[in-house]
Amino acid sequence: MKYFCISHVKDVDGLGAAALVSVATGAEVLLSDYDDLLHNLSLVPMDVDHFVLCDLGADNANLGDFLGKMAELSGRAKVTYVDHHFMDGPTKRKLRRSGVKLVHDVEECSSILVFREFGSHLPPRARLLALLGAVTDYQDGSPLASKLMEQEDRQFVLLEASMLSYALGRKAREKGFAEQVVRKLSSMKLPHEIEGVPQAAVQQLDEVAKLGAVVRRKGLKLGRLAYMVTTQYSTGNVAKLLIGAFGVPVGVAMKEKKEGWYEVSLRSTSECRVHLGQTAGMIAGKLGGSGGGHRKAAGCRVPVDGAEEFLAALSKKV
Ligand SMILES: [Mn+2]
Repeated sequence: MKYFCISHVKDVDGLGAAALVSVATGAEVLLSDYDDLLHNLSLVPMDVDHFVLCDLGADNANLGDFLGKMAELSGRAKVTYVDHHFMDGPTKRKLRRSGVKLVHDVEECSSILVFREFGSHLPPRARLLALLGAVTDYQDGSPLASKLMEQEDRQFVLLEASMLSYALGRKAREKGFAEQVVRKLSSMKLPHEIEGVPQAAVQQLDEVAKLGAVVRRKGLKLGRLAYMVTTQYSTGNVAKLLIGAFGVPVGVAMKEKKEGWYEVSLRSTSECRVHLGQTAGMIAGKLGGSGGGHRKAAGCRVPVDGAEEFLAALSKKV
């Protein structure tokens, strides 16, 4: 059996899910972000028997094209799609009807879902690997993850997970770094045992500590949200710092990645009145952008021209 896996390049959950699929099946791994997902789906080799897609939400602007590609793939291989981002009923039905095995649960992170799906083929240490993504996606309190956590030393898991997440914030843009992390995790190395990870994590800690002051200076409050335009890689960190600095339920960090488009990261507290991924995705969609995500953590693309309208509409909802 030849396996091939595409998983999210940007965070610990995506890399952990990829490593677990690779350990369980021997899959070749290709890491992808949202904006190159359609292209990467066309790179799945013709002779693959089983294709596994992880941690990349379907709720993007090219939903029709995405569903078409998935249907095409499931016409020539077994397809398993593991994800935990919000997905509407019609999309789930279309995927299942085209033969895709959908492993979807918004309660658990992708790594934990992979662990559950491929668990019988995984060594005992894989449990710890699965928990890394649960911690950094804020889903270690979920039913299965919390059960698995009880079998580990919690502080050990938190430290390993945070170390890897911070190292990625520093080094993920370096070509090949994320791929190297997946390879090492697949060989059951822990984050602190991977070359360069502890040092990069400390450098990033230092940067985030300094970033707090920048956020207080440059951030702006708009009703129940605070926002800021940044050039930071880990826009999620900026969004979270905005919440603390301005005492609001929602933080919005915007980065101009492609000309004319903001890549937006959103974070919220339990005081937020809406599902952030659903709401931000809907508003972005109306402005010609796209997006989605989780209840308290989301991401979207918004045209720079529409940013003001986006923020105004969002501040009314949250
Ligand atoms: Mn995830």
